[in-house]
Amino acid sequence: MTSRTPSTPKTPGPDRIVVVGAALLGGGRLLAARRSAPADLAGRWELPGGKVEPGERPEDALVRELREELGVDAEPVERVPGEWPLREPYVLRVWTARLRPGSPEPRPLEDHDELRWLTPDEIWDVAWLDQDVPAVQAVAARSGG
Ligand code: 9L3
Ligand code: MG
Repeated sequence: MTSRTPSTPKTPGPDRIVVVGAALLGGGRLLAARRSAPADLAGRWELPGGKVEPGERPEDALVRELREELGVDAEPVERVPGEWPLREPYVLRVWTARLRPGSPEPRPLEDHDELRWLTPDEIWDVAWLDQDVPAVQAVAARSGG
């Protein structure tokens, strides 16, 4: 009898680390953040966010990252369907989000040196990270852009 090694499922597993990105929306505009670090990403624009910590819910990671990076009190609204590859082993998942009432305005506190609230017409005016482009397309398609 031939024994076979069980195949590894290609579904999300412990070897994939989720990075959450926020499509922070306000007044019909989308917040874009220009990275200042690391050097190979500096100057390019992204949906702000970062790595989900072990045992952390992705939505909680989103709120934490927005507080740390932008000084805001935000809430996730809904998941943007899809998942986009980043440098291995990371994958990007995106939620729309909004500021809670009374939240400070976003300001670049770490990893960013400039922020812009983009109108639908301006979404492609910034040099998004290549890896964020499909996610931004999905966000734009959802908001009717
Ligand atoms: N990344 C790409 N697009 C994004 C975010 C939030 C992150 N919208 C990439 C950049 C880093 C990695 O994911 O290589 C981890 O992100 P961070 O913790 O440095 O923000
Ligand atoms: Mg980050």
